[in-house]
Amino acid sequence: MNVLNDERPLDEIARVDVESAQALAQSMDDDGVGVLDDIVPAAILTKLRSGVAELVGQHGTRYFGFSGAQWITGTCLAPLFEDPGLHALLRQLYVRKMGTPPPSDRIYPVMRVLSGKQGIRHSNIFHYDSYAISILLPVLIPNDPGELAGHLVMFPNLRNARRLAIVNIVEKAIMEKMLGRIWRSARVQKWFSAKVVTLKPGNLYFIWGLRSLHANQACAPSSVRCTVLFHFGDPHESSVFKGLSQRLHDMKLRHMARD
Ligand SMILES: O=C(O)CCC(=O)C(=O)O
Ligand SMILES: [Fe+2]
Repeated sequence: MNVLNDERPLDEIARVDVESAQALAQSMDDDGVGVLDDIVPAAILTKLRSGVAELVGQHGTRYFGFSGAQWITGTCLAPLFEDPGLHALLRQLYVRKMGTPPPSDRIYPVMRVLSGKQGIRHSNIFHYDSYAISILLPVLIPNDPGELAGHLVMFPNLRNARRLAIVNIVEKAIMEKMLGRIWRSARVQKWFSAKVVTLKPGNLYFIWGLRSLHANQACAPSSVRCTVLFHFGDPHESSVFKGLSQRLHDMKLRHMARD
């Protein structure tokens, strides 16, 4: 889907229009993913990539990430994060899918950088997001011929949005922990009609994150892959079980960060 404001300066992020909601929701229902093309221009991607290169210089070739509003504030992605059109669009998508207003209007931004052997450890980890809608912005995707790009692979809309937090947690535990490895198998991916989403930097990819089991594919340890995620609308935000599950998730990330 192309945005209309093509007259914008070359270094300006396109404004997102709430009117895209209907078409995006339809593609997310039918194909698993809805796309807004060329939202972040090349000039901004270049800036972001040089920031990422600096960070890789500091952190080394390993996996690292940032989450929460703090890392994005004041960066060249802030206009996207703060775009009222994007907020209205997310709200509208949430209401359409969940039938209620979102528990909050907060977007949870994440930046992930995969490189080195640890990058492989953080690939093919199939999961459901806690959020009804997830937007993926590819910033840097390896693209040398013959190189593994680390595209997104998903089982679209495998389940409905669960009502009870506890049911959600148990189901996640079964699908992600007990059956986690099964989803990596090419045969299983074929049986369950997994979809590989080819990621093009600058586009926004919308998925029903809570309903679609998904993971990034691996890329070579020598390459760097960077994505930004915007998560929106956690229906279980205020559940006590949720706090517990979040702590377990944080523990897992810390464990994975060990060499
Ligand atoms: O980086 C990606 O391609 C996907 C990451 C993801 O699914 C997540 O952070 O929830
Ligand atoms: Fe995810």
